Amino acid sequence: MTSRRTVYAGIPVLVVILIAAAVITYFWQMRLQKPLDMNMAHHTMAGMTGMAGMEHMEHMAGMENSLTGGEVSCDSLTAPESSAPIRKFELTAARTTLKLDNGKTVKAWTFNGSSPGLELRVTEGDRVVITLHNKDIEDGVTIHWHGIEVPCSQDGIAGLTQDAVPPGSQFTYTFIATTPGTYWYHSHQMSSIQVGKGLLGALIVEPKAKSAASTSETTALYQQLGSTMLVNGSAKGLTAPGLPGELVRLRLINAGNETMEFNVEGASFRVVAMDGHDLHEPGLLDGSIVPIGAGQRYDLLILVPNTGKVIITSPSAKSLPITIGSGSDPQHSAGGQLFSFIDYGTPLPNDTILQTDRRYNLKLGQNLFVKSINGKAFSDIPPMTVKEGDRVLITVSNVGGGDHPFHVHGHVFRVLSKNGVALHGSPVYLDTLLTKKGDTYELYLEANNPGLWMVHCHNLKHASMGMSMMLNYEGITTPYRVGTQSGNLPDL
Ligand SMILES: [Cu+2]
Repeated sequence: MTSRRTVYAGIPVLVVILIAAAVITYFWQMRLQKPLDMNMAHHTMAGMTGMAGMEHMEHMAGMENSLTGGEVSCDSLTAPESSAPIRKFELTAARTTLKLDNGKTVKAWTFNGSSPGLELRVTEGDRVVITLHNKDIEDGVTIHWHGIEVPCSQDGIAGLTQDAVPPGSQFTYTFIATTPGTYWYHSHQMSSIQVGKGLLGALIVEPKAKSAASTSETTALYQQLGSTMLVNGSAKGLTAPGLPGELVRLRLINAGNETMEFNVEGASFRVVAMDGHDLHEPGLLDGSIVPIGAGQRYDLLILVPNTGKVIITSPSAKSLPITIGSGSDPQHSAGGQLFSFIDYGTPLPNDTILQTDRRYNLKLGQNLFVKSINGKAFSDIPPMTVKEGDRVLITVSNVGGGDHPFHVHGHVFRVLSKNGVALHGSPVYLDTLLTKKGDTYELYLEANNPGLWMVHCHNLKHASMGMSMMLNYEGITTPYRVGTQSGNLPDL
């Protein structure tokens, strides 16, 4: 009797101990997302987060750099002087009450009073000058130009390339829009919070020589505004013009956190670009489902049929169809095979086999309460370190915890293989790669943009839970600090 009573008495104690252990583990892991103060250029050793640790590492890095020839601040890496045409924009971040087209009123954070903010349209080669004003976002705001290979100082990362812009202040970004394509912009201060509240927009770089292939085009930006899914700010869907026989370029942007699958009903189509980069000789698709990871963009070229309209649907945004053209509804189809870029299009002639100098393996997964890279989270993850000119092979595996759209700042990488099978269609260049559980990809990256760059999951909730690290060039420093002390928390 006595021993049984002891066991019963022990159960609540055990439960309390387990709960306490879970709570302590949770807060122990979460501290990594909100370090007190750290310099992102110099956290070369895992596990060091305190001030003393940081000073030690800056000393170490300084010693290394004195051997390799000095330091360059990210701040000094700016767009080169040029006679390129200048395109100027002003974007004001502010708290706004939005009236949606479904009659609902939502509190949002907007650029120029809307979410998405103003669609920025520039031409390839333009010098783009954008002044960000923060009216009243208390935590501060930045703008990151997703997919654009900007100089380090213009990347818009709070605590890495600048301080978050406080209310009443401004910051001017300048970059050359070198590569035509579909891009987007969003705040990179407390990104999972601020993007979710609406601080984002589309950025389209039109080619200098207009393509004859499409005669009209439409941007469709999907976002999650609080609990409401929107396309171009609408809660009801999108209608776009399209004449029978016309080729329409549809620029699909997934600015939410979850993977979206799109079904084109009533027309055949081609995937002509991914993340702004044209595919070589893309084949005609009929009924293929197009999966677009968070942060990714797909440009579809759709032939409007003679008989009626084309409807593009997604199960994750059932009430937000895109309707192109007019006439009778297409026959509803469930869609067929998932689109795969492994063998889509054709290889480029004389495409060289790529040699690499450095290799990194990244396992995207989950470690108790954090979304992890190689089992570690954010400030604990050692950076990938490169020097200018390096050819880097990055092996990315998704070992669990959901879809992980893998995003690299400041660079475009080439996808070499998936699960051991080399790509044998068009070359594929991306800034964001959708990975699903069990998949392994080999990526090739040329270290051609010296700086300090974030590498993170573009499910921004995962990034805020730790799946965020650095790609650092040797000898580059930053005067900015991440942490609760400075208030710069890029991926919270
Ligand atoms: Cu993820």
